[in-house]
Amino acid sequence: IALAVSAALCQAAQAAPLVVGFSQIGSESGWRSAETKVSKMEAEKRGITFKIADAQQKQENQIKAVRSFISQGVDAIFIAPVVATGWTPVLQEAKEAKIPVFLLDRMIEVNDPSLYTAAVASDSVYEGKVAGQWLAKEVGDKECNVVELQGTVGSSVAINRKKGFADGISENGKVKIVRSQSGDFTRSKGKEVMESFIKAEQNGKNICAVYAHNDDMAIGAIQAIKEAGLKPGSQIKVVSIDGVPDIFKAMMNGEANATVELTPNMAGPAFDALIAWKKDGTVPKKFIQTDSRLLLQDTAKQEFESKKSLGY
Ligand code: GZL
Repeated sequence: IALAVSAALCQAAQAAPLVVGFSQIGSESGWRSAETKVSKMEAEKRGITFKIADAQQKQENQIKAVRSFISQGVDAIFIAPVVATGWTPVLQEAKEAKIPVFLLDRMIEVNDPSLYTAAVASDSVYEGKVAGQWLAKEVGDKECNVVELQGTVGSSVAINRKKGFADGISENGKVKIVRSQSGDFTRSKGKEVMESFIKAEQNGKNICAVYAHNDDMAIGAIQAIKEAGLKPGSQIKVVSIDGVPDIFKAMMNGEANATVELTPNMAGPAFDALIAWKKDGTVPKKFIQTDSRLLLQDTAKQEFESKKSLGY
């Protein structure tokens, strides 16, 4: 009987679904909301029990969520880290609890790389570079003063997209960044900062383009440009990153020019990495999602339609 019971217990233990806790940044942008929606679909596909904690873009809330997942004894913890620093203490607690941590869509700075098992992200330097190269090509040999709406201060993605863009425009000495400030990846802040840029630059007459680290800030900037009586997409070119439906709507109205696509599906590869790690005890440290397509007005309509299938 004991044998039969232990076999049954072992069977049950194997069949028990994985439980994963996800410390999500928030719902600051259309892309972020799509990432959350897609991650739930990906968990469902794999029969994984998925618990999401929304941090409203505050790191202290993310740390609290990670601690709560540790005390619940989940099988793994996913984190989309709002900023790159300040993670070592709580990740050490996860390590001591033998709970693997997987990073989604942003990176962290830690001295001990064993504090996380794997990271699924995109090449955000390349995304910025693609945006910069497009603008440099677009303006040719004309002078162009560009204003930059940065993502969240201290996030790996904002640091990298700034670096990549500067690299991308450097090939053409005519494009100059005249103002650069964080719009925290949101529409409202993007609009507010763009309003201040317009006021500071001869009511926008001195601005040739705006580069926003994500589409949502670009959409806020478009509203500010229009309220200043200027034409976004023509008098002021608009280039950004993510590829959310609303930027394609703006393109169809001629109010935005270019976006660099980013997949919202970071959780699928992370779940697969977790399953592989559970099986083999080892897994590659980093999975780069390489899909940074440059998308322009000519394909805006079909991109708008197809985004539904991607989970928007
Ligand atoms: C990028 C991701 C960024 C998106 C923004 O990987 O971290 O965060 O580009 C979101 O829309 O706020």
